[in-house]
Amino acid sequence: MNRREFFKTSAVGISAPSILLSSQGKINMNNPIVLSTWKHGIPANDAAWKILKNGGSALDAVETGAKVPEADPESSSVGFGGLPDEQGKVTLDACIMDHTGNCGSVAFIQNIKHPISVARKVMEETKHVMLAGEGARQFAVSKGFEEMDLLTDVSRKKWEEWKKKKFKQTPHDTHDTISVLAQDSKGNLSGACTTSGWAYKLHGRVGDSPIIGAGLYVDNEIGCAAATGLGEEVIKTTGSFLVVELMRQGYEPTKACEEALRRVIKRHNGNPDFQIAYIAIRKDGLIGSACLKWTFEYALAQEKKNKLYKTVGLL
Ligand code: SD4
Repeated sequence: MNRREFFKTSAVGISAPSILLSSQGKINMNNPIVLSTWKHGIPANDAAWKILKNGGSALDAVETGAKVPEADPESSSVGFGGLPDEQGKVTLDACIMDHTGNCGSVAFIQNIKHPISVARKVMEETKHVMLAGEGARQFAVSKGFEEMDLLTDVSRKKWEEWKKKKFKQTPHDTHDTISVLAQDSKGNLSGACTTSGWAYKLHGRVGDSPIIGAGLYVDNEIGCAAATGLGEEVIKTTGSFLVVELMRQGYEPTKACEEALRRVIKRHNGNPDFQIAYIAIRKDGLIGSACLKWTFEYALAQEKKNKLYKTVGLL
């Protein structure tokens, strides 16, 4: 598609999910959905879809989907090959949340290729929600995760170039966190979010992606939402939780994403100079998305199709 031929996405234009009545109310039975951020959402959705089409759970689907860009060295904002911090260290953030409200998270973890799977282990095998830094790495190793250098020749070279130019701080621009939301054939919702965060960030910086309620939120009665973009601003507005709460109040998914972004716009006197985008799935299977500026792409897999859609910024 020509870059100019994008269209403003809304619930309109997305094929309507079939809605069946169950004892719990309206739910989107038998029509699984996977919704992911950015172009790398396409291969992530493919992997997640294989799980869902065989009756697998949304939780397995989102973890499997998120692992695809984590393992891909071409994906410079997630996992292996992710751009490092100012010290040249790749530090990763991830979280996962299931339909029962359970969640797990790792922040500032190093040398582990699949932080999303470590986050799931935190959820399922500890009494905690979040592990950070060296403790998170040790926990991963104790669970059998292999350690590896996540800096590739390409990402090292980019970091060296950045250092030569002596930028104090890069503008937060092209970083593409993967967030994967899914609904399985039982109507259950789950989400996963994983990133290497803001390139050349201060050593120790943690963004929104491992923070439940900011980078990701799932409420199986209402819907789920996830974020990409400038984590600091997502945290300040508890973005994903806000999107879900707005859906609870009756906002359609796209309108809920837009309203959450309006809080950010207001905080920045109408003129934020960064990007944030949200994706959301409502319990009845309606999906939505919105972004602050420029354009944002999301991948939607539904009824055997897996396609990229563009949404245009509110500003
Ligand atoms: C962060 N939210 O660490 C992440 C980065 C991101 O698209 O999403 N980029 O702030």
